[in-house]
Amino acid sequence: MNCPQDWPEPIVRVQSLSESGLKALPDRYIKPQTQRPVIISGSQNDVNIPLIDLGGLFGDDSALRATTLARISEACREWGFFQVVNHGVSPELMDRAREVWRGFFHQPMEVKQDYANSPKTYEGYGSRLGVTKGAILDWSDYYFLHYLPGCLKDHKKWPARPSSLREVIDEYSAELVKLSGVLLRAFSGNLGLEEDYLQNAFGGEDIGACLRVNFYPKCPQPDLTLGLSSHSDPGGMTILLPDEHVPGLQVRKNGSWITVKPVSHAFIVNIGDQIQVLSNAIYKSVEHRVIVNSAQERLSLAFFYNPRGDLLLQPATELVTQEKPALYPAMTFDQYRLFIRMKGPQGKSQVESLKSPR
Ligand SMILES: O=C(O)CCC(=O)C(=O)O
Repeated sequence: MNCPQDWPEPIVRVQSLSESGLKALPDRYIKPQTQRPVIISGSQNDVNIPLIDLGGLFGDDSALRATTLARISEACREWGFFQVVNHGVSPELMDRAREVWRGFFHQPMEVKQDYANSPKTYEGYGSRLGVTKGAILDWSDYYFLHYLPGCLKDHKKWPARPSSLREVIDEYSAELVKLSGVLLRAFSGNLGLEEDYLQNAFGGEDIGACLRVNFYPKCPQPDLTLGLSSHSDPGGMTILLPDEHVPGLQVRKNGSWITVKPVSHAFIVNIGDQIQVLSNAIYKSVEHRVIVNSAQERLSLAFFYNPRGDLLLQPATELVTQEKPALYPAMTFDQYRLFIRMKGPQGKSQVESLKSPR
C-alpha cells in the first residue's frame, strides 16, 4: 500500500479562509456533534498534566536523580503526557524557533505555496492529514520536515525565508535530539530495561526525527470544529513546544478532555504508539486534540522522535511474560504510519486494532 501522489480535492488554506473574514464555518470543517469541543467550567479547569523539573537528571545528586526518575515513571504510567522545565534547551532558542515559524506563516501566500506538500511524503506546507475524499477537515495549516535520518534531510525542502529559519531549526532540532536521548534513557531504566534499550530499538544513532509546525488561524465558530482531531502520535515520543500565550491542546484523561495550561518555556512530552508497543502497553500513548478560538491564532512545534522506518518493532522480550504475552505483532514504523497518512487522525483506533486477540 502506498500513499497517493496527490490530494483527493483542491487544497484550501485555512489561513486564507480565516483572513477572508468569513463569519460562518464552511461545512467541510463542521465536526459531528459528538466530536465538538465542550468547554468545561469549574474545578476541572484547574487540573493540569504533571510538571517535572528535569534538573535532577543533569547533576550528580543521586537522591534527586532518583526522585526525578520516579516522577517521570509515575507521569508515564498515569498520564502518558507531562511538561518539563530545566530541560537543558535555552529559552531564547525556544523563542527564536517559534518566531521564525510565525514569520513563515505570515508571509504572502504565493511564497508559502512554493512549498505545497503532497500525501506522498507530507513534506512541506500542508492543510490536511489523510486522503479520504469528502473527509471533514481540521481548522489548521502546517509545515512538515525531516531532520533525521541524514539521508532524508533536505534543506531545499525547508523554507528559505525567514532567512534564519534553516539555521535556527538545525540548532533547535540538535538540542531536541539530545533531550530525547535523555528522556529515552530515563524511560528505559524506569521500565527495568538497559538504559540504551529504547534508543537501540529506535535504530541507535540512526533514528527518525521530524518536525510538524502547526498553525491554527482564528476561527469564526470554534465550538463547531477542532484545530486537530483526536489522535495518538504514531511515532516514539513527541516533544511539543506549545504556544505560550494561547492554550488549545487537550488531553484525554478518564474519558474527559483536560486543557493543558502551558508553563513558561516548558516542553510538553508525550508517549507515542511505538513506545506503547515496545513497552507492551506498560506505557500508553494518549489521545489528544486541539481546540481553536476566535480571538487569537495559535502556533505549536511538534518534534517527533521516531524509530527508523525500516526496523521491525515489537514488545521487548523482557516485558513479555506468561501472564502478559506480547500484545502487538512485529511491524516497521513505515508500515505503521501509512494508516494516519491515509486516514488522518482517528483517535487510538490503529494501535488498539493491532492488539493480538487473547
Ligand atoms: O498543537 C498542539 O498543541 C498539538 C499538536 C499535535 O498534537 C501534533 O502535532 O500531533
